[in-house]
Amino acid sequence: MKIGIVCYPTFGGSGVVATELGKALAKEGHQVHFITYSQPSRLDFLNENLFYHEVEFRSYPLFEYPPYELALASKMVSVVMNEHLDLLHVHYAIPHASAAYMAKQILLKTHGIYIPVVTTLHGTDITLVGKDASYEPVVTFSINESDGVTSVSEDLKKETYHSFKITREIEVIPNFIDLEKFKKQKKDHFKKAICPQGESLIVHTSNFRKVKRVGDVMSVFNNIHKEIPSKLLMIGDGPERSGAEAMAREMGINDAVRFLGKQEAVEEVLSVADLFLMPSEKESFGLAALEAMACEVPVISTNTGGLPELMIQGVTGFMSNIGDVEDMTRNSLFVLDKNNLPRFKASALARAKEFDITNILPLYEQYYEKVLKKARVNRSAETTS
Ligand code: GMT
Repeated sequence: MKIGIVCYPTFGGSGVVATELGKALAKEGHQVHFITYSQPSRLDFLNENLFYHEVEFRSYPLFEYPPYELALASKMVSVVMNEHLDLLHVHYAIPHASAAYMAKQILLKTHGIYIPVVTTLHGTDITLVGKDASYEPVVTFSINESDGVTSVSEDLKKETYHSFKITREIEVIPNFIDLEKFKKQKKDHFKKAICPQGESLIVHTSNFRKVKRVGDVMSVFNNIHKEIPSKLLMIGDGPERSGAEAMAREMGINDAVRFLGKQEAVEEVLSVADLFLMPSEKESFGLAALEAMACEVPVISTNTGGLPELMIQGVTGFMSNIGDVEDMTRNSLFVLDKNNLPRFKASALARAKEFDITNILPLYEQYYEKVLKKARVNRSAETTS
């Protein structure tokens, strides 16, 4: 198959999923064309089936906001035509699904080409941004006009039906992990440098937006630190970082907390971690938690969104209500107890293995086949009528 993948090329979860999916499809022999505004951060290896098409969008004195969506739609049109793509797969509905709709109409009306579009819903495109009145009509329309729609969890599917007037079937295909890349590595020197006295190491990774509740990470860690020798690594960057740094100073724990910023090799940091904290307000799946579990790190999270579909309560870690810092603290101390930690680590890995990319990739391939078949049937019905 020749597949065009559209995504945000940055550190966000949807871009990671899209890029890892594209890489895996290319390894299986499909031709994959990434269409994005910069090189996806995880597009890090050479493969004869992988291509990258940069969306150029020009600034102009009239444009306070350059119309990226138009440049993206135009690029999709040219890539579909030049590369004879079979299908476009867009990740994160805004603005990718509506740009794909526009490209689809141009291809059909101007060139007689029908390009099926699959839209994957990831999270805040539905739960936060998408349902805002300023976007809702376009999001609803472009989801309904997609030839196929997938969501990364049952919860997100439910939320989509609840918040939008959706007329088509949504297929749940959970996120996945490449266990070749995300596995516990021997990084003793790094652990020793961070935790010279054998302290417990707690890790949080995110894009430090409000929904991640990094303030709760600081509060839970502050409580843990009062009870046991421990260190916290904060990975990533975003609007809430300086507030979290200020909290660390005010709590008097800034010697125990390190803010590492954005990191390419998250798996190396996770390899030395004992516990992962994810106190998010919303989390449609929780890919960062799965990455931690694959590196044998138990997770303390909230019970929001799709997290209960990933986590097993009391087995891979624990889930608490949003904002229940005391419960998260109690659970963290229980997991970190040396009599408990080994079994939590083993269970986290066992659960992560169920989301191995080799189990999930065929679900996408089968779904593409289904969408292509349906599009072919619809087209032939249209031309004969
Ligand atoms: O919100 C983010 O952290 C980024 C966002 C994205 O779309 O880039 O992540 C969402 O998609 C991820 C991949 O499917 C999921 O693992 C995250 O749970 C989801 N984030 C939220 O729902 C807040």
